[in-house]
Amino acid sequence: MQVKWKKWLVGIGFAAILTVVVGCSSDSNGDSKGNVPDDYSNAVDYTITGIEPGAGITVTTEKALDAYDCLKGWELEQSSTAAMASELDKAIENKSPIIITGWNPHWTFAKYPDMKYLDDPKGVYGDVEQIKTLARKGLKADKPEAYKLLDQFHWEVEDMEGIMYESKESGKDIDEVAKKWVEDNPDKVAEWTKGVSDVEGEEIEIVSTPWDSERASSSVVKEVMEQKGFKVTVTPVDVAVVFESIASGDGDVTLAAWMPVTHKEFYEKYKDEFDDLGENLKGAKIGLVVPKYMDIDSIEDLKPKK
Ligand code: PBE
Repeated sequence: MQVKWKKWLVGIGFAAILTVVVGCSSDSNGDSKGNVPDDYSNAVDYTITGIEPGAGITVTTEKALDAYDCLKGWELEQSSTAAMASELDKAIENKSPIIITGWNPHWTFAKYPDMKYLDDPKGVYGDVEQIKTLARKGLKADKPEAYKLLDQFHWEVEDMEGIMYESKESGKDIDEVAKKWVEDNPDKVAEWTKGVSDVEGEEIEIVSTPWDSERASSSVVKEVMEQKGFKVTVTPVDVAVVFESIASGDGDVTLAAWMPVTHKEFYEKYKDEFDDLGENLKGAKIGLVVPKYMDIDSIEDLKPKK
């Protein structure tokens, strides 16, 4: 058993060395559906289907375009998450190739379980991401009950993804699904509110991003805080504005900071100007994602534009 395991490790090591030496691959094995790895790059017109300009994953993908020789001449198409989702729907229906900027938690992976992340040997997209809670300086002193609750907020990928997917499937708004989630999860809620006294109409502004993942966390925390007597507003804005607003003290808190890679630039820029309350969710991920019917595994299987 142990010997087999070691052999396997040696194999992996060897494969890794090959990847490093070969870099962008140059083989061309097709499959019966006409999906030929060599043609994918041409078939997608050297274009990655992306989301909003200014998203962390957009900034990170621009770094990937610089970092990988295989991505020379490639473009990142930036529009919106909804537009990307509809391109993905179309591609999957036709079994045609598509490369998207993808992330977890996201309902895409529940709707389309046959998606995979491309390996990223240069580590541009990092490994595991966490979603962090950041508060403005002074919140702890001004509003200790709010701070305590926010500090104790922590949940799992499945919780967040469950709300996102249910909202997508049922057509109900995330707010409504989140309220129900709070009702159905008294044990988790009790952990977050442990030792937190009720308040009377204390105002809290949660600054957030417009993605479903962050709409889910903000809605859940809003509901829990309102049950404790807070008056909560959620303001969805661009990532850059989230950070600016917490740093300047305009907003009280965000539950939407993806680290250590996705929002690194913004985090670093303001890191002395907010309190980092640590992670509220572990196990997030970003990267380039393709349907499994595409016969490639790594960013380095893509070809530069000639
Ligand atoms: N996302 C979802 C965001 C954060 C949440 C990965 C699209 C981004 O800034 O890229």
